Amino acid sequence: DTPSTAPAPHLFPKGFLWGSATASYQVEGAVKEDGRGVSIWDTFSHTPGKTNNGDTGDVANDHYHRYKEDVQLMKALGLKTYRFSVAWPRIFPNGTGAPNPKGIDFYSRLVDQLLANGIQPYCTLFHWDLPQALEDKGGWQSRDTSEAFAAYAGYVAQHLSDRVKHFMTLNEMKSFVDIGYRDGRHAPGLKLSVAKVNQVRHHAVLAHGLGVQAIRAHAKPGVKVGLAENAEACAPVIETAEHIAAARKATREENAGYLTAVLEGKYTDAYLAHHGANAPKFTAADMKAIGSPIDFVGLNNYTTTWVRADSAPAGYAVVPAPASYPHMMSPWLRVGPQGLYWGPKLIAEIWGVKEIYITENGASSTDVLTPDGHVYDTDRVMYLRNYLTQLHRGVSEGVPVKGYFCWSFMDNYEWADGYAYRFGIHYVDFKTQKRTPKLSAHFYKEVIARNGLA
Ligand code: GBH
Repeated sequence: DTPSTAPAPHLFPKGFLWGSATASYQVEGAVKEDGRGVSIWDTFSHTPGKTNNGDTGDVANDHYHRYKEDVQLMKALGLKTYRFSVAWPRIFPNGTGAPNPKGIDFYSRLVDQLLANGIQPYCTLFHWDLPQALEDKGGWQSRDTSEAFAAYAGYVAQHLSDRVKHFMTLNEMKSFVDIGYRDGRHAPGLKLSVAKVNQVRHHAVLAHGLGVQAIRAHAKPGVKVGLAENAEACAPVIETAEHIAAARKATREENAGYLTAVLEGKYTDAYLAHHGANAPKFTAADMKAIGSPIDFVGLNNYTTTWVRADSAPAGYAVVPAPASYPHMMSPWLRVGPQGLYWGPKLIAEIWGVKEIYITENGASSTDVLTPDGHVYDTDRVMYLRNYLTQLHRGVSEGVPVKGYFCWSFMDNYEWADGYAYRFGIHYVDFKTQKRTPKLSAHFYKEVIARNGLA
C-alpha cells in the first residue's frame, strides 16, 4: 500500500501577514488601575440584566497584568502581527482634557514586548469602550465626541507611531451604532429614533475622518491609517454574471452609511432618499473629512450576505437565510466562507482599494477542555479552513489582501454574551487564567508555518 501524500499546499504570497486580534475591554481587566476612567461598558455591564450571567469585563483575561505571557504565546504560535485596541478611558479618563501618562505607558510596554518578539503591532483606536464622561454629555449623539476622538487619536499616534506603523480608527461602526444606539443590546443601551441613530452614524464616520486627519498630523511619516469595519460581504447566490452584478450593487448600497461614505466622501443618493426627513444633518466639510484618503481597508468578516439579481429599482435583493441555515454557537454567526472571497474582491474592484486586511474572522464554539488538557474544536477548524480557502482563492487571483487576523487570540469577554461564548483559538479558564492552545491554534500554527493551507 502506498500511503497517500499530502496535497500541495495552497500557498499565500510571500510576506502575507498572519495575525490574531483582541480588544481592550474584552481582555484587559484592571478597570480601576493606573488612573483608567470609567467606560460605557463598565456602566452597562454593571447594570443588572444587561449581560449574560451579569458578566463584566472587570477582570476578563487579566491581560493588563499578563501581557508578557500572552506575547510569548503569540510567539509560540508564530504570529507575524497582533491587532489590539487602546482603551480611550485609560488615555483620557474623562474623554478629553488632561491625558493620563500611565495609560499610554501600558500600550507602549505592550508594543515593545511585541516588537522584541518579532510581532508587528496593529493598533485600533476605538473598539467600543467610550469614556462614560463623554456619554454623559451625549456620547455619539454629540458631534463633540467626533472631535474628542480625533484629539485622542492624534495623541496616541504621536506617542506610539515611532513603533506602530498601522493604525485603525474605529472598529465596526455599524455594530456599535446599531446595537448600542438603536437596538439597546450593547452599551450605552439606547433605543433611539431612526433620525437620531442616523445622526449617531454620521458622527461615527465623521470621527473616523477627523481621526485620520489627526493621526496624519501627529504621526511619524510613513504610518498607514485605515479602519476596521464589518462591511456587509455581499456574495452572489450563484456565481453567474447577473448575480455577480447584483452583489456588486449591493456592496455599495448595503454599506452606504459606513464604508461607502468613507471611500466616496458622500452618502449615496439611495441612502439619502431612503431616509428622507430622517437623513443625517451634515456639511460639505464633514463629507470632505469623512472621505479623507486612507491607506488600507480592514474588513471584519464573519458572515456572508447572499444577494440575487432582482427587477426592483435597486437591481438586487438580499436573500434571507432559511431557518435551517447552519451557524456556529452564536446564532447570528451563519457560516458563509464565500464572504472572504467576494467581500474583499468587490470592495477592491468598486473603489480601487489597493491594500486590504481581514482584521477579524473567527467563530464561537461550545469548546470543552478535556481532563488531559485538549480542546478539540473541530467545528472552528472546519470554519477557518473553509474561510481561508476562499481567501486564498481571492489572493491568488490578485485581490490585494495583505494579511489576516484571526478573532480571537484567546477566549474573552464577548460583550453582552459574556464569557459563555468562546471565540479564542486559545482556551481560557477564567478561574485560573490558564491559557491552553485549542486544536484550532495547532491548525493555525501549521497554516502560518507553511504560509498556506494543505
Ligand atoms: C466583532 O463583531 C467584534 O468586533 C468583536 O469585538 C467581537 O468579539 C467579535 O466580532 C465576535 O462577536 O446580538 O444577535 O444582534 C462581529 C459582528 C455584530 C456580531 C453584532 C454580533 C450582534 C448579534 N457582530 N452582532 S445580535
